[in-house]
Amino acid sequence: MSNEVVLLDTYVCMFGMRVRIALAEKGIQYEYKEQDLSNKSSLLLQMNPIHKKIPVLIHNGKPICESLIIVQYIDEVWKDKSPLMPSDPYKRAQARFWADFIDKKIYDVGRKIWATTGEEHEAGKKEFIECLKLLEKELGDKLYFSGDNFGFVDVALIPFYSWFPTYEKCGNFSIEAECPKLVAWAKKCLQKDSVAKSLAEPDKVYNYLLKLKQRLGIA
Ligand code: GS8
Repeated sequence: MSNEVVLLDTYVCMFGMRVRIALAEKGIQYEYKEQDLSNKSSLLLQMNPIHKKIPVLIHNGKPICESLIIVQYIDEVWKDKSPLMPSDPYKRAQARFWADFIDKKIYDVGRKIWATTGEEHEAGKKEFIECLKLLEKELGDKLYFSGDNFGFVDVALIPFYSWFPTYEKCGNFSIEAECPKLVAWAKKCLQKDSVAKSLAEPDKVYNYLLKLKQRLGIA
């Protein structure tokens, strides 16, 4: 089977970073196509007509959308190297639960930190830390979320680390002071090449956010 892989992505997007990490873990060669979300390409609209969002993986001409679905697809298709999902069905369900928690909570609550002011902003900060503490508790004393090996939940969460300085600047707080074990886990993940080369530089994330806020008309 030929393996033509194309990724439609935006450098600073945490969802896209997940896919870049998974592709790097598996050692897959691919063509990277940076997308301008303020002026969406016809290719993006054609490949993700429902949500019109990145990331989209195009494998041999066929699109796969939604980052967690893409990561699972990559893990299933390229299953011989660096498995990301646990083989035990219960552990797999747990991994999916936490990845879903990250999706439902961390992005939306984090957004409150940079997109709102006053009471909502303060509540967002509090809830954000509460969510990270829950994740820290789930991590416990393990090396990675699923144990000794870097896996699905790590891939789902680690891109947010490149946004931590931005959340901290916008919220005037220290995540490391609140969740030292989680930050230690993140630093360990960064020692992996697949992660180090896939995460956006925090300064670029912050500059992107300033432009996004301007575009959205948020002060
Ligand atoms: C979220 C993708 C997303 O929000 C996933 O892939 O996991 N649940 C999806 N992508 C954003 C860029 S990153 O913030 C996007 O494409 N936005 C374009 C838009 O909303 O118009």
